[in-house]
Amino acid sequence: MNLTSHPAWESLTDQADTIPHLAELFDEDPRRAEKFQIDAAGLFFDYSKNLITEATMKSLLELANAAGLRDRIDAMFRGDKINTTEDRAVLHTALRAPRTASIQVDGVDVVPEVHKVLDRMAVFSDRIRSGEWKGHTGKRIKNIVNIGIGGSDLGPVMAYEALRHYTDRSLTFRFVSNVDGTDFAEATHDLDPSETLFIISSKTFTTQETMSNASTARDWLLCGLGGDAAAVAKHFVAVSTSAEKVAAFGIDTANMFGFWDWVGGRYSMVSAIGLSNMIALGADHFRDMLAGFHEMDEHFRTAPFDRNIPVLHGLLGLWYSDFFGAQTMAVLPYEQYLKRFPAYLQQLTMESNGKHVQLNGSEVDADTGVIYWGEPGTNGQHSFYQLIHQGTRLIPCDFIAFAKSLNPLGRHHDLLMSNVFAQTEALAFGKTLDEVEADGTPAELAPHRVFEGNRPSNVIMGEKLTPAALGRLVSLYEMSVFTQSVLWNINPFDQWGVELGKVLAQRIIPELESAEEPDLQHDSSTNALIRRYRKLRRA
Ligand code: G6Q
Repeated sequence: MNLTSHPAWESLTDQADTIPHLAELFDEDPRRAEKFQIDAAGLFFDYSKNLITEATMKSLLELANAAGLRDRIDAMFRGDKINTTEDRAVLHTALRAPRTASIQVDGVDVVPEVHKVLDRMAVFSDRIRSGEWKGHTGKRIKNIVNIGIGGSDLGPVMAYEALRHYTDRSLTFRFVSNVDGTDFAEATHDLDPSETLFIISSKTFTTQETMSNASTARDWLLCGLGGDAAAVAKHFVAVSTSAEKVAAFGIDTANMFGFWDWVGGRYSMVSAIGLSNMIALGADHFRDMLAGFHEMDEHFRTAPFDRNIPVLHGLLGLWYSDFFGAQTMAVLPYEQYLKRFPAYLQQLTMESNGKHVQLNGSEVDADTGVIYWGEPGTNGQHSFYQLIHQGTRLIPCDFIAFAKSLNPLGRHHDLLMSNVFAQTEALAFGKTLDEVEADGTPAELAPHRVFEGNRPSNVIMGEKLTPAALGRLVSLYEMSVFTQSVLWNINPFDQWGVELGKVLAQRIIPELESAEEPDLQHDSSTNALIRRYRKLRRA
């Protein structure tokens, strides 16, 4: 049975139509805040300013149970091949499991393998950080450039920015992802090749963007170091699942860090894909981050659903998407170091849950996928918050904040945090026409100054942004996305939707590069665009 025909779904449809204003809900129940708050796994989750009652949560939890969430969680953690369209297990949780754990895939315990790679990464990172590893000309490595895209880029960039406070400031880190040559050129223009290490991060080692950037990097290096191909060994390492392809590229497989097909790209930042992060942070901090992930994983795996932060967070996302028609959600970190977190979440949520068919191939019958966007606070307040407060669309918000600043400067942190609390308050309770008029606002201006309120938000608060706190936060969202996928009955671990464009681009490349005018067989628009490009390029 599709969940949309479940009685709880019908009840939720009614509840969405009749739910009182948040101001009323808070007035009615002085204990509302404590009812809808959880303090677990190192994070405080306040979801009381949502358009929910106890009955709503009961119905949403009923749906979770009806969808078999418990079994699906167990299946994922156990290593069952739940990525059915690719016939793979999904075990990013094994990447952060302690040494003492045991998780079997096809009869093999993967935990010792995971720790073997982590230990090799730690040795390598220490050699770079200590200066023991030297470049081809004998100079120590000062610049590390990660070349990768999608899941092999977004996690490392986000974590590097998020944990910059903990990084070795004597090293420079750059991230090249786009096939647009500008990305490579700008990332390397001020670097000395003799002091630069490239990490080629690609699960498949076939990705067009990454392979193009990797070969440009090799040319750049050899050109800068006099053309001796032996230099590659000291300036290139690889992170991949394919030793064969790494060797074919010319990187010594002794300098390759592996991972496994049961690690999805967008879930891979805690695998060897995080090598640049480990070099930046040092192995201990990297392991602290893994421990934070594991703490939230365990909370998700073991906590009852009504006390389970990722489950509740995921259900709330579904509530607004499917019962209120919310088209997007804002993620608003009041923590400057999390400036890349919204971009990271976009891949996690949209590539995972942007699916139109269920696991059995039949069409879904509810909207799937949550569209996240956002900017760090308070900058967003001076730009798009207007629409969230007074626009016509419902945009539920996640506010993320930490009680202690990593850069305590005078009053800054109290000012920052006052904005978090004020924004959630303003969104929820607004300002009525009576209140506006009581302020003495002229009648013709009064409607412009009314805030309807009743705009939902979550607050996710931690003590301080540490490597462990980042791990907990990312795992929270990963598991929230998983929860939603189970209710929508979709596969969050494949991404067939990115394939068609790649195939078509392959066909178009020779049409752009051929000296002869190509015989174009596309639609009239694509044909005209290709012709115009060829003409303008020559001009
Ligand atoms: C993520 C996707 C995708 C992938 C990139 C890079 O889940 O699979 O973003 O990470 O396409 O792939 P490679 O690591 O194989 O280069």
